[in-house]
Amino acid sequence: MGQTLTYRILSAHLVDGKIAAGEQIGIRIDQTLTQDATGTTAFLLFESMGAGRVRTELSVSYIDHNMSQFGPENHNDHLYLQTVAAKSGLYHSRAGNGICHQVHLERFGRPGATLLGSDSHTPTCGGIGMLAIGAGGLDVAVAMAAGPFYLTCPKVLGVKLTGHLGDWVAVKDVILKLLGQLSTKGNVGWAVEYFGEGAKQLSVPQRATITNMGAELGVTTSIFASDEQTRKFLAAQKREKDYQPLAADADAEYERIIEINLAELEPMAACPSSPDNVKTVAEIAGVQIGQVVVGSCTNSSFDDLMMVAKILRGGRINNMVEFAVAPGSREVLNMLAENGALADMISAGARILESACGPCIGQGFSPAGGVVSLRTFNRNFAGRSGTTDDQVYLVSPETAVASVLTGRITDPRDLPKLFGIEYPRMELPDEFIVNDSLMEEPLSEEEAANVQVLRAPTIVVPQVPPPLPKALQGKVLIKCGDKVTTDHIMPAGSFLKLRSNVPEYAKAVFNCFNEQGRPTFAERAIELKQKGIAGVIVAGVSYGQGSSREHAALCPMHLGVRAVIAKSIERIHKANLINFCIVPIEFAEPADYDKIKPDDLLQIDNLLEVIKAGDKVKIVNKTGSYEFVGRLVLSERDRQILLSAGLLNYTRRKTDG
Ligand code: MIC
Ligand code: SF4
Repeated sequence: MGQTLTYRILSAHLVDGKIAAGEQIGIRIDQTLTQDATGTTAFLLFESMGAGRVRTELSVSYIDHNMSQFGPENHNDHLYLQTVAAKSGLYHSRAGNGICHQVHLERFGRPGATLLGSDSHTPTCGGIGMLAIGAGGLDVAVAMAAGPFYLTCPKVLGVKLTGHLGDWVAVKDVILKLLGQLSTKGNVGWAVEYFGEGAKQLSVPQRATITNMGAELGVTTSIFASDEQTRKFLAAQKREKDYQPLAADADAEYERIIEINLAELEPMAACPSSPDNVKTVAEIAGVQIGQVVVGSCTNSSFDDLMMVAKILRGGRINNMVEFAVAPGSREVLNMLAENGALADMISAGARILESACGPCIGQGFSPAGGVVSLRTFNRNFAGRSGTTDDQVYLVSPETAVASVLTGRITDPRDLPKLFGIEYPRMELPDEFIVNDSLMEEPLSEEEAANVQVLRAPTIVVPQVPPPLPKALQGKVLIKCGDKVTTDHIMPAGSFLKLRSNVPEYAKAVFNCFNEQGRPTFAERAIELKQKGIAGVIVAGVSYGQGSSREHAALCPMHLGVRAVIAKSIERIHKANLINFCIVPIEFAEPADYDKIKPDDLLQIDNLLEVIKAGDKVKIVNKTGSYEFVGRLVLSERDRQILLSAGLLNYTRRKTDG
């Protein structure tokens, strides 16, 4: 039996273990990316590992999240990241150069290579035939120092695309359809490979929209073959030398295959407030809207914005809707400016935002309470827009722009009838305008010797976790439900600027669940910590969905949390918990979740012993006077990391021999 593309690339990079679904493997990482919101911690940890210069083929540090610059924090971070990148031999993409995933696809992505990024949407580069994986910043720091990246070898799901997309139906509708089918939970341990006649017609940016939202499925990575479309894209980016054809073997064996006939698809929308709450646009058409935003790493490519501009040309947005456009990169913005498309958008009424994450991560453009906002983004978790009672729908650029013209959710297939607008056919340009004015190249070792790393007082080195106790006495600080995201655990929005200051940021842990008049999660945790009692988080299925932010582990650890007991935990978050020495435990019997209550006192007598060898742990609920069993699903390396008090200590010990 032949190999899938995923296994081919994994095999070519294997340094530890064997390629078989479910096995722990270590792989060599060719490229890394970090962004500023996760990057400052990653570099502080990289520096404390004493690693010196990066040892990958290339590593890029991007500034794209924290760019509002209210107060000095953001700029302090930028200066730190710029100088530490210069010192350590990285490329540095300055604020305004664009969203990391879009820029990486344009400037660095290479078929067949591995990419590890401290952002959950790193698999965007799967659109160019890379094996691209999201991880916590500490894992990326280790990879920058040439350490292998460890993961569970995924099962591979094949998605066979047949037929042609109809007019006004977009690739966003393909991935929304799949999200509706597979949901955001239960897909841990899978990778998705797209192939078939339908896949062959898609351009690299279109493929990247699909692989980008694999993050919402919760899969390890998503990938397309590298073929003529890939060559064309790389040639247009003046990087044809990076091209190599690459595909799965013709007789590759997939664990499961799903077939999607592109011709049968129709415009789709993810309704509030989960990316898997999917309906057809036709079903929700007519709902009044107040805001439309086009952008984010999912849909801000040149093609996406040309589609928007062409539809808008000569038209005018609806009076009751505000409309913003954030081009994904400076290259895209530059191209739109040169060919007049920017002027079309401006004259139709668009507000042009910087090339950055912006509204996607609650950095401005929060909608009014209860007002419906249509966004071409990838996440619509409640409150992520910065408005508590937001109503965010995720749609394609085509649906977004049709709706901005009418003021209601509108099926773009109605545009010819409503406004006489013909479907604009899109062609990948033969040449992109390469704009590297804000991209700094790595310095040589001699040049780097003169660089002084700037670390302002708002940048605080995070505390290293204390060792785990032999026996754990812990109190349930919170009992949350299913699908709790890392946005729930660690809010972004106005708190995002605190990313480089764990003691301050930790005050916001579970902020959305805090009740007025009651001590906050952080206050309760600190009080317990002072009494020498550990904090425990209890959760339902799919705990830690969404963002890769390791602060969702680092900040609870700072507050004294030592265990999470959940029905299931998502891949990146589980790795982050282990890296910061919080024990991830699964309920052996999901019914035990129902019995446990907030404030219950729990006791694990032989914690260290079980971590060493066992896979079941007896937990005594002292308040409820009963016992239940927890499962430890850990690799040998995970156990060693927990016993070493976290990944940083583990790595230091290994390097010290
Ligand atoms: C996100 O989309 O939630 C983010 C912000 O890009 C995160 C990273 C972060 O929290 O900094 C992600 O997706 O990993
Ligand atoms: Fe930025 Fe949004 Fe993409 Fe995250 S999902 S990288 S916040 S654009």
